[in-house]
Amino acid sequence: MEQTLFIIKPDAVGSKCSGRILEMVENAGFRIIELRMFQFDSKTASEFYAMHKEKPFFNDLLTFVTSSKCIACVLEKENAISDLRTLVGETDPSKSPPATIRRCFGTDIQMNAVHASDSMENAKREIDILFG
Ligand code: FUP
Repeated sequence: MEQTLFIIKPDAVGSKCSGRILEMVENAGFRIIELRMFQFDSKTASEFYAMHKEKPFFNDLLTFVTSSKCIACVLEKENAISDLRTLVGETDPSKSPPATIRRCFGTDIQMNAVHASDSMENAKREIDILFG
C-alpha cells in the first residue's frame, strides 16, 4: 500500500485545527500508521526543504516551520501521494478549491497549514527524515 508523509504545520497546530484536519484526512480514506508531535530544528528543516534552498522565501520558511510544534504522520492508502495532494489543495490557500485542507485552514502561501509529499521519491526521503 502506498505511503506518504503529512505534516500539520505550526500555524494549524497553534490555532487548534489539528483534530479537524486529521478528521478530514481519515474521512478521505487515509489510515494513520505513524504519528508524532515534534519541533523542527534548523538543520532538519534545511534538509527537509533542501530543494528550496536557493529560493528567496527559504529563510522565512525555515523561521516559520521551526517556530513551534508540528504534527507529522505517515498516511497509507492506495494512490496516497496524489490523493493527499488533491485533498490538501494548492500551495496558496486562496487559489485552492473549496473543501481542500489549505482552503479551509491555510492563511497565506507561507502559513498554509499542512505539508504533503509530492512524489514517491520525496515521500520516502521525508518519512526517513522524520521517522527513520
Ligand atoms: P507545496 O508542494 O504545495 O507544499 O509547495 P512547494 O514545495 O512549492 O513549497 C514548499 C513550501 O514553501 C510551502 F508550503 C510554503 C513555502 N513557500 C513560500 O513560503 N513561499 C512561496 O512563494 C512558495 C512556497
